[in-house]
Amino acid sequence: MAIDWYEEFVDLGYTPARDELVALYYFEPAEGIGRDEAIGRIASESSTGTWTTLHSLPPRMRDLQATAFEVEGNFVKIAYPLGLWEEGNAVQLLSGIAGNIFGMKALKNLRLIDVSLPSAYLRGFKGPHFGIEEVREMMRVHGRPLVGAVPKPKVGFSAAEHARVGFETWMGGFDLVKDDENLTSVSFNRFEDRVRMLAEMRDSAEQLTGERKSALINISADTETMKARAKLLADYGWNYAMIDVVVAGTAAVMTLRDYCSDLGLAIHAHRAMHAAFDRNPKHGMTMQFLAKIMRLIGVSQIHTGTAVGKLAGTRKEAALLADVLRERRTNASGTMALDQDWGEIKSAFPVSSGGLHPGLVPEVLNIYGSEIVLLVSGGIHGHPQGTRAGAQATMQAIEAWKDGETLEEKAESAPELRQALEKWGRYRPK
Ligand code: CAP
Ligand code: MG
Repeated sequence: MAIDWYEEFVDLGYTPARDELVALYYFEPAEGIGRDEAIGRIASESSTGTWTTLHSLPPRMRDLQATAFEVEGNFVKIAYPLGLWEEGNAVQLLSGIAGNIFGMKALKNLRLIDVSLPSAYLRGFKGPHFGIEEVREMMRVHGRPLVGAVPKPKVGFSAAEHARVGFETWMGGFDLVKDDENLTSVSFNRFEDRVRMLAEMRDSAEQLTGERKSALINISADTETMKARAKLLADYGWNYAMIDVVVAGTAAVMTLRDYCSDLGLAIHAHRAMHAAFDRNPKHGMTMQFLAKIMRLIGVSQIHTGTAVGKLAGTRKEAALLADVLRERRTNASGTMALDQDWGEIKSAFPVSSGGLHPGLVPEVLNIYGSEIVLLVSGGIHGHPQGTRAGAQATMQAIEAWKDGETLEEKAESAPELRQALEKWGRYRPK
């Protein structure tokens, strides 16, 4: 009698039903393990299987088994019956398709690339309460990227100093002042103080400029504390809350999605720690998958990289991520993505950040277009004339791109941009 039954999870002639979830993995079998044994193990451990044949298996349970149904080189597609998954529970989905399987001895490497979510599964989720359109309405910004900056150094300012840097940022033309991912409520800059002082500065910047100004203030903590912080943000008239979504976790984001939308807050998702599982091209999960899950559970915007700034990530990846977040429908491209129809789920903004300065703005906008949130931080505070001039230079670079002018042409009538170009040129940080 056979000891294991992994190959019962492989059927290369199988066509998935319309309501099945399909996951795409890159896999490398460990030494001595055949192709079908390897893919059978992925399908088995992520659905109903165990390591050995069982004394008895009620026939109806066969209907919950996943099926590895298509292999191309080291890529495999696996279909999962809808009934395997709890409605509206992304935590459970991850425990299955992104769970134990990464640790199986039979696999040398395994990477979850994408998942295609059928409309029957999407029905359990609300997606973003504020999609791109709603965010634009709320910020009264149309036809150009939303633009923001983090005060730098990233941690160290008192709340009052932080708010003053924020004021300069807004006065230079930026829409958003963002907290850094590791700034929460520290002894020298308490959350409550920052929220209050920034609100005072926001009110005067709004009065002076006639523009809508906002902040992405980091509420990351345990879930109950995040709720209390979100409430305080709403009390001070803010329209956003920022969460470090990977470290806080899917469950917390799901809870905060409804809580924040009731308070009128859009969620800005910082992705700190994503590179621990998405950087190795052979193992872990892609940013593409994370972005999809985050749109599903309702963030309004999430970091997706710059391709030209200080952090790892390619042009191709940035463009792919923008599609995952913005499009209503995406089509399978080669072996690296699956079809997705988002139905009624709203779109979310990609956020391009990390090592940007005015000289790099056109390149980033060429990749993303203007439907993004652009964060330029060190690249404004390091301007020879300071933060406000740095923000002005960035806005000038955006205008140049929109008007089809080169930065040098624009700089003839834009001294702030000229000074930024003198310092950084087209420098790409390492
Ligand atoms: C950008 C940033 C962001 C990174 C995160 C930073 O600052 O605030 O955390 O962009 O990476 O501290 O690096 P600078 P990603 O503009 O001064 O570089 O957006 O890729 O998730
Ligand atoms: Mg940061």
